[in-house]
Amino acid sequence: MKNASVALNAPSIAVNHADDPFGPHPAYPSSAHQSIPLAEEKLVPTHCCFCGMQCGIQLRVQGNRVVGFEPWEEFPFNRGMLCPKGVKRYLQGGHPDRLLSAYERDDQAPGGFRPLPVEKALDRVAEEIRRIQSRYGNEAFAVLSGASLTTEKAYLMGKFARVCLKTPNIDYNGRLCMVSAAAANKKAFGIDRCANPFSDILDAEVIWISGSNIAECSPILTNYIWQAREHGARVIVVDPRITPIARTCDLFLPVKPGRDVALFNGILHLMIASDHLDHDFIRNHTVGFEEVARSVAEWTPRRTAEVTGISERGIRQAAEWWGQAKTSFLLHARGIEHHSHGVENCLGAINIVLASGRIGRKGCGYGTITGQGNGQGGREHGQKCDQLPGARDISHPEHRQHVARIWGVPVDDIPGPGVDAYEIFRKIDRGEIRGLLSLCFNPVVSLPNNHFIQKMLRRLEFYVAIDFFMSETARFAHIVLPGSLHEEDEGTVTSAEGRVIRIRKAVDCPGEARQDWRLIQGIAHRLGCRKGFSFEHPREIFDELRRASAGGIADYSGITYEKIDEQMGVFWPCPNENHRGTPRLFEPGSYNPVAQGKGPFYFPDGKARFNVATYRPPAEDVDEDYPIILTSGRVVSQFLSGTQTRRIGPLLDQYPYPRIEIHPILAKKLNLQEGDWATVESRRGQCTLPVQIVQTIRPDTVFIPYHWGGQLSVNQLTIDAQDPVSKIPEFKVCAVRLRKADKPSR
Ligand SMILES: Nc1nc2c(c(=O)[nH]1)N[C@H]1C(S)=C(S)[C@@H](COP(=O)(O)OP(=O)(O)OC[C@H]3O[C@@H](n4cnc5c(=O)[nH]c(N)nc54)[C@H](O)[C@@H]3O)O[C@H]1N2
Ligand SMILES: Nc1nc2c(c(=O)[nH]1)N[C@H]1C(S)=C(S)[C@@H](COP(=O)(O)OP(=O)(O)OC[C@H]3O[C@@H](n4cnc5c(=O)[nH]c(N)nc54)[C@H](O)[C@@H]3O)O[C@H]1N2
Ligand code: SF4
Ligand SMILES: [Mo]
Repeated sequence: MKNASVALNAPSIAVNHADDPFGPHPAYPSSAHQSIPLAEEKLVPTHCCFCGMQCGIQLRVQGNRVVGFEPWEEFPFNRGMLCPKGVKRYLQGGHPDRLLSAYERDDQAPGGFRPLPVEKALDRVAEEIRRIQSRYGNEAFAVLSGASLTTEKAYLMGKFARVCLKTPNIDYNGRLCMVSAAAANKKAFGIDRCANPFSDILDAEVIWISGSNIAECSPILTNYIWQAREHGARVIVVDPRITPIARTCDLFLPVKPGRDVALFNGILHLMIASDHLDHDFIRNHTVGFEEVARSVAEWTPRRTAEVTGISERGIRQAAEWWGQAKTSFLLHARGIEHHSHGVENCLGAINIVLASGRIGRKGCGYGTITGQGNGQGGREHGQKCDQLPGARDISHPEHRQHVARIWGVPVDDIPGPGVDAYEIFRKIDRGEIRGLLSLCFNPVVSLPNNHFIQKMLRRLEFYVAIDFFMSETARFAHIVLPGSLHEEDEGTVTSAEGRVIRIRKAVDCPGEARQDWRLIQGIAHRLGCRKGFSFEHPREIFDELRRASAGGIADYSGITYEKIDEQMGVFWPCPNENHRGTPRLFEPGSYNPVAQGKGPFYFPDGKARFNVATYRPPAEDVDEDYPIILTSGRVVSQFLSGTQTRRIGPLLDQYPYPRIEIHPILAKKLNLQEGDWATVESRRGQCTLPVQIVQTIRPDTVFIPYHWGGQLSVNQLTIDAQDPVSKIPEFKVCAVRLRKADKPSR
């Protein structure tokens, strides 16, 4: 990373305003990024701002600029390794699109906005909240928050919505992400966290990976899997695409999208038939096995093969390896979770883990691979519509009492449960929600059937967005507030393993930009809420959060910033300052406030639950009119809705625009060749993109990455069907048709 600072100058940053209706940033002085101040350099150990792996990284800082990075080799998870996004992340700070002041919608101004001092913008936000709430009621103002935020901010957002706005309607973008796994984990184990540290992968004989493109989406985890393989582990991958990790696996099962429940049930059927069961474990530590065993009787290898599209031989081989293993680790991600039966899929996965008895021991693990940077911490402390801090239940009288005490409010003042992120938009449609504040969420790109989302944003009487770039969604706002980048604030996040770690401030916010929590407190103060919203530092928020979480399932009360530094992270639960944290859940004797010594799982009897996992086809299956399955996801160099990574030149160069992955057999049928353009059409919209012919996808399925907005957005096509329990949208299956098209003139 020599010369990294050179990259700060404009040429290596993608600054393409040619077709950008927002145009160049009016407040950005053109000479500001042309020279780097000569100042002594410092290194700030922190973590990557992108995915849930939360790799350790040291930022190189000159003056008030992040100019590059150095590996942080001591951090145990990644030992200095980084993926392409981690390597290039530092480039976003100096980007000329960075919001340096607040903006107000003004149709006459270039780009549709004019700059506004932040204090004035905050005044206007508070006025509009007051106006809307006094006219239509408190519930008419909603909040959307995000899991890329630090846990401190996520906690503050939940408190701000309930205590200051007194609205039940707050939800977050993790609703699009890990909620199916979270719901299944709570049903089966009583706790929602990866059960093991990833180091347990190294001791696993069999590694089962369902619906997770590990090498592109949690790249550093690949190294754990490869190391395990070097020790002789067998790797089984289940995916409709031969992803990079699948290319090095021992058994690949090309599942037809939307059919994973059937596969897990078929595997359990064979485990029972071959008596590959841990009877002692099932008897002593679980309930519900008999009913589940009955429910999988119908899932013979033949039926499983018919439904999943996987060969009977493959299914038998997988069942044999899984059944006979002494140690194992099962991992899954959005590939099985983004479904209208996402919870069922996860329960199916958990059933084969419980039947094997391989959990809660070294080398015996299970977990969902959390996606967002703080996908874990962001789903524990109250920004979910039905949740209070410490993973408490907002409907539970004792949980409410505890949190009301910490917040210093009468318990009846805390609203009840609100609705999920998508339902918030349906409520806008029905006129029940009139105003919206969003922080760290870009729903115009990331929610399904996004024409509807745009229509709803236009319908709002008032919308304020907080971001550091003018995202596709922020363009719909009446007021845009300039928030903070990751490197501009202190705080904690919780990695996919459940390890609470520290994000360190490297630079001050530029221009008028402010730390997100200060903006939120600025609004609270204007609404007359000073008490409880006068924190001076994230550490103070964390200390309150610790107390609020005490005694809850996600107990952070024993975690301090100092302990995180000393131990290179602390795994929750951590119930007191003498406790070192809990890297591996469900071990005999480990802290468990619910079972109190009766057993390892988080239920009063200490036992895990088997749950019948019922197969249902996707909400919209293929038919004559729409005969092809569309699935969507990610590529290694882009991140989520792309607001950040589409502004980092080298990452954009690596994958500049979305392409349609299509198998040669299907391409031939449709008379398509590499480089042709095709229109993909669903019942909700259409999208014309270049074709990429690959041998690595099922011939009945096409794949499009989702990191782009406007006409390049695959979410113009996706369906808003949701899982009835978790409310996750069915991003991974809808029905489409394809036809050859001319390259559009955009
Ligand atoms: N480069 C990069 N990394 C990221 C992100 C990013 O945007 N870019 N985002 C982060 C976030 S928030 C998340 S949630 C994670 C997501 O990480 P992943 O879940 O690994 O990524 P996806 O691409 O959404 O989907 C994973 C795989 O599911 C497969 N799939 C599709 N349908 C099915 C199905 O029905 N069954 C099965 N078994 N598989 C199916 C797809 O082919 C794909 O390979 O990545 C995190 N890391
Ligand atoms: N078709 C399809 N759609 C999908 C998916 C899919 O696989 N297929 N995956 C879904 C998944 S798993 C996810 S997680 C969602 C993600 O969807 P979103 O959450 O909407 O995507 P992000 O890009 O994280 O949007 C966050 C916004 O907040 C800003 N931001 C990031 N960090 C901060 C911060 O610290 N402070 C402030 N103020 N702003 C910040 C970013 O610039 C960005 O504009 O997308 C979902 N959408
Ligand atoms: S694996 Fe994730 S956390 Fe690590 S460098 Fe890549 S994007 Fe960042
Ligand atoms: Mo995600």
